[in-house]
Amino acid sequence: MSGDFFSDVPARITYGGPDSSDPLAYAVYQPDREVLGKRMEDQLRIAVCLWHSFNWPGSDVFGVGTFDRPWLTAGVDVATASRAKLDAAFEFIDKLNVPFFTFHDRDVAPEGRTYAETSANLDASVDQIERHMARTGARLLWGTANLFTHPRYAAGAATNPDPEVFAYAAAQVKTMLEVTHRLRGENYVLWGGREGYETLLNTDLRQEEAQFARFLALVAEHKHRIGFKGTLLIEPKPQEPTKHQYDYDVAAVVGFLQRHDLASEYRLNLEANHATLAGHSFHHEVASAIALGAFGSIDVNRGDYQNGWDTDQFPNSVDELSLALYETLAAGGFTTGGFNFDAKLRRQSLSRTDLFHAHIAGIDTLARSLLVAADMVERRTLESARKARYAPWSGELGAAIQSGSVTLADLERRVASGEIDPRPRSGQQELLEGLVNRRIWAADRTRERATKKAE
Ligand code: XUL
Ligand code: CO
Repeated sequence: MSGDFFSDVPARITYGGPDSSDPLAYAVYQPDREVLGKRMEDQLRIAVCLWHSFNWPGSDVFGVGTFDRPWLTAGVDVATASRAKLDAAFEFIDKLNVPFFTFHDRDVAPEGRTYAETSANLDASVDQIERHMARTGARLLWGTANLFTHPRYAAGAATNPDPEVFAYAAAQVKTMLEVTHRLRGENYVLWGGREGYETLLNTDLRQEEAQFARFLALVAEHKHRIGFKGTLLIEPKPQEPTKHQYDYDVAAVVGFLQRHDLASEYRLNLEANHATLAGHSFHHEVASAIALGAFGSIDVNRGDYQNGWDTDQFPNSVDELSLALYETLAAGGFTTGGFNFDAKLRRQSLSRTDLFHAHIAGIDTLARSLLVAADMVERRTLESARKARYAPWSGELGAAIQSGSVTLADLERRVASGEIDPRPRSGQQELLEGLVNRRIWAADRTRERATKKAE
């Protein structure tokens, strides 16, 4: 288990251009290309996740692993397995030429028989990660603790009826927050996959809400205690694995944070397939987080419209991602966040090179969507129409209502006198859909021409 794992792949994936027939080259992604005043790499801030790509064997609920991941084979000792896994992961990140990675504690170090053994496993892996980061220049977008795999967490971590489980989860998050700080991570993520219920028959909702709030307050307190300057992120998901999860969607999480005076401590990590599981479009979740001042980072993937579960497929729709990227860019883009590929191969994609094909196609989809979104921001495709739609609110009546200087009685008087007599106006949905499509079809062509002219 040594030497290059991806030996069929060149040392670096480079830009081949839209006409390239090489699947191991980018058709659109050019890290140094300037988009809205920033390098494309700095706009997209792409990360590879270590769980789906390196710590999952390709199993599903009906079948065992299908992938060629020698370090996951039964019988390999912990030290050899984690060394081989990290060597392969950093070879992948380096060859793919993306700046970031993300991981859970358990992705890089299994639980030992005791807490001390678990901590020693993690320490050894973190030392190796640090060396790989120094060697390759890869950076940590975020770290997180796995509070859902071990049987102790079956009834939740922070929301468990047993305070000893709460304490165990607290110990794990403390450690992983410190690891993230040590590796100069830019964010720390909390995904509450088992913070919810399987049945209301045995669940005290009020009690669990209070526990959850206490946990998140403790995490924020520890962040400040150790001087971690990154952003704390909560990742909403409505269900799966639990029947109902408290971090249901953007609106539910922001309401929770506000109820518990935690809104200034946390932002959100939005995942495309979690949005669709909640019955929303991804566009909706991104726009909502921005409107509520809680936007942080993105786990990019997609679901399957025929399946009702989290298929975590690699993104391939420019139409859908362009709109999410438009909202992000119009709001100023990422600060500490980025696009993390929380996406997994299909179980039949068993060649080592499939991992490259999947990421390259996904990254090109993002890059193309970025160009469309930047074009729409520059042309004010949606901005002018939105501005015009709300313009009356800047008039005398709108200002009076918003400032709180009129009462219902005042408004009724003005309506009764005939002074106010609203006339419905067109929402122009089809016009706007057509304008967006025109930008999707044209944006890259016009930008390619502009780049060529400038050369
Ligand atoms: C699960 C999920 C997680 C989080 C990190 O659906 O998205 O991988 O991103 O725990
Ligand atoms: Co995720």
